[in-house]
Amino acid sequence: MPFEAPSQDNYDTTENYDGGYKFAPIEEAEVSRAMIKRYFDTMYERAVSDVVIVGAGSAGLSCAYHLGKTRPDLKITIVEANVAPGGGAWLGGQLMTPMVVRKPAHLFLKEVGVPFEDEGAFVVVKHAALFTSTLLSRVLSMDNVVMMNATAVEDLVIREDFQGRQRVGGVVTNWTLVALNHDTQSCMDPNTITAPVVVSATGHDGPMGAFSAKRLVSAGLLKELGNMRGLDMNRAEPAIVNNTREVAPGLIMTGMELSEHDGCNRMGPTFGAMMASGIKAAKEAMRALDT
Ligand code: 48N
Repeated sequence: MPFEAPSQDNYDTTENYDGGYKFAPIEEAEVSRAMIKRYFDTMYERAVSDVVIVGAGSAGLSCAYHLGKTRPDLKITIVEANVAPGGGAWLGGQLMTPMVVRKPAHLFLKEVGVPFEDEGAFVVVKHAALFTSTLLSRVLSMDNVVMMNATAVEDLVIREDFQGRQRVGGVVTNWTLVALNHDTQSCMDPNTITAPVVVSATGHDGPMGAFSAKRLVSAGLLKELGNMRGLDMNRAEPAIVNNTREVAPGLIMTGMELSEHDGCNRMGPTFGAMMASGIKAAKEAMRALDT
């Protein structure tokens, strides 16, 4: 019998027929197929992307926002190792929840629609999760951006270009739980996503922090890591933003991963540089695609 949807539209109804609350009938397989089809259609379609962003922390998401908004024609694929994207931006510092953003980076908060308290030289978002959840929702609502979380980049696609240079041409992926268990099971081969530009925003700590910076060293594309320097807010934030760049042909680096690559200072619990660096990485990606 076809399901009679309740006439009223109010979401808070708990009585849509005389016996209480009734759901439309469903077969379990319909639920499975609804997920499987969409997920694997996306994997198939994004096997070749225009830009891959590795890491959905504050830098990676800021990059995805600016790139996705400025270039709705680009197929942008975010690969995030954690089940929960957001990286270190769910909290401020030492597990405290307010997030500090130094001006003028607060203008990005205005762009995205995150309310804050103005403290003069900086602003405070009442809960870091308010920033991250708002930015995430803006990014994931863009038609040209997809995110594959619980998926790890466990290597880079590195090819020789027509000038004989080593060029990054995509990422090698696996389910994160697989990537973290290569020493318990052998022969769990990966998958790939190829793209002319990769933006690496894998942060400086965490189970896979500074992934691409470390891989560039082991692949012989970087002599050695610069290693993150001590905390100095006034040096660290402009350095990270101004040093955001293409660190190897086809690979743009942004956010705190740069502190490990270049040897910049760390800034501690202030996030404006992550936003501005992500935006600059988006611009660098557009430049790289146009060259
Ligand atoms: O938040 P993070 O770690 O990195 P950023 O650069 O976006 O933001 C850094 C910021 O949170 C700070 O560290 C602040 C400013 N503190 C500074 C300081 O002095 O301590 O996000 C990186 C994301 C995470 O979500 C990781 O799970 C993910 O990248 N990730 C990966 N995803 C896929 N494949 C990988 N190999 C991988 N490695 C890390």
